[in-house]
Amino acid sequence: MTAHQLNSVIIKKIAGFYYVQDDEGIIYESKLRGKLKQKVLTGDRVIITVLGDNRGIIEQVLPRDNQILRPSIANVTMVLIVLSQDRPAPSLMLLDRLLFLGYYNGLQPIVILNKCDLPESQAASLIKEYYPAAGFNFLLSSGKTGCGIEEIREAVAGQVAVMAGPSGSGKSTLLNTLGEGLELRTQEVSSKIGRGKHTTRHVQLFPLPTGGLIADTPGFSVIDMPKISRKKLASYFPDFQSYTELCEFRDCIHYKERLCGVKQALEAGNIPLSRYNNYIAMLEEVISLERSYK
Ligand SMILES: Nc1nc2c(ncn2[C@@H]2O[C@H](COP(=O)(O)OP(=O)(O)OP(=O)(O)O)[C@@H](O)[C@H]2O)c(=O)[nH]1
Ligand SMILES: [Mg+2]
Ligand SMILES: [Zn+2]
Repeated sequence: MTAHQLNSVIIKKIAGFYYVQDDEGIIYESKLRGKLKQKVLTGDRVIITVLGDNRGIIEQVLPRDNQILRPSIANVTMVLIVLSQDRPAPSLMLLDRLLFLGYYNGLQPIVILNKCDLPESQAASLIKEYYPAAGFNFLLSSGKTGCGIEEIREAVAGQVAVMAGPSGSGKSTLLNTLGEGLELRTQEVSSKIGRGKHTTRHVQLFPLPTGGLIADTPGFSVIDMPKISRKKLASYFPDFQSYTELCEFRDCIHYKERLCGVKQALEAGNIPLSRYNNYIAMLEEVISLERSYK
C-alpha cells in the first residue's frame, strides 16, 4: 500500500499514542514524527501519513484557533452547559458563570436542561422561562428517554464541543446516547480506545453520527474568575446589552450607579434577580482580583 497523507483531528492521546480521526470518521492510531517537538493537544488538527492497518504518523500540527484549559483541548468552538431539571436541581450561579466563561473564551454556549423526564424544580422553571426568551441557545433533553438528542446532534454538527456542568447532571449518560449508532462504523477501533467504558478521566473527543466532536468533562461547581477589567464583565452578559442605552454613563458597570438601564430592567422584572445578583457576585470578585494584582 502506498503511503498517503490526510488532514485529521486528534480525538484522544494515551501513552504516547495519538488517535486521529479523518473526515470520514476513520480513526488512526498514530505516533508523532520524531522531529516534532511541540506539545500536541486533543483537538489539534494534524496532517498524518497513513501507514495502513489504521496506523499513521503525525507529520505536522496545523495552527491552533484556541486552547482551553481544564480540560486541555485545542480548537473548541462550543460549550454545552448541561444542567438537570432536578436531581440535582440546577444552580443558577453555576449556569451564569459557565455562560460567562463560554462567551469569555469565544465559545458558542448552549444551555441544555437535561433529565426532562423528571418534574422541573423551581430553578429549572426559571431557566426555561428566562434564558430562551433572552436569546440564549436552549434545549431540553434526556439521555434516558432520548428527548432532544437529535437537536443536540444537529447543534453540534461540524463543531468541537465541550460539556460542562455539575456532577450528576447526566453528561456522560447524554454523551453515550448522543454517540449511539456510531459503534457499528468504528467498532473495531472503538473497542481499542475504550468507547462505552468511558469514565470521564481522559481528555477525549467523541465523534457523533452527524459529525461534530464532544468532550465529556468531570463535573465541577467552582469556577475562578479570570483577570479582566470590571468594565469588561457586562459585555459577556449579552442579555444586558439591550438595556444599557438607558445607563447614564457609557462605562456603567450596573452596580452603584444611580441611573442604570440594567437596574431598571431588574426592577421591572425583565432580568431575574438571580441573574443580576450572580453578575454582581462575579463583578465583586473581578474587582477584588484587580486590587490583588495592582
Ligand atoms: N431521570 C433521569 N436520570 C438520568 C438521566 N440521565 C442520567 N441520569 C442519572 O443521573 C445520574 C448521573 O448521571 P451521569 O451521566 O453519570 O452524570 P455526569 O454529569 O456525567 O456526572 P459526573 O461525571 O460526576 O460529572 C445517574 O444515576 C444516571 O442514571 C435522565 O435523562 N433522566
Ligand atoms: Mg460523567
Ligand atoms: Zn448600567
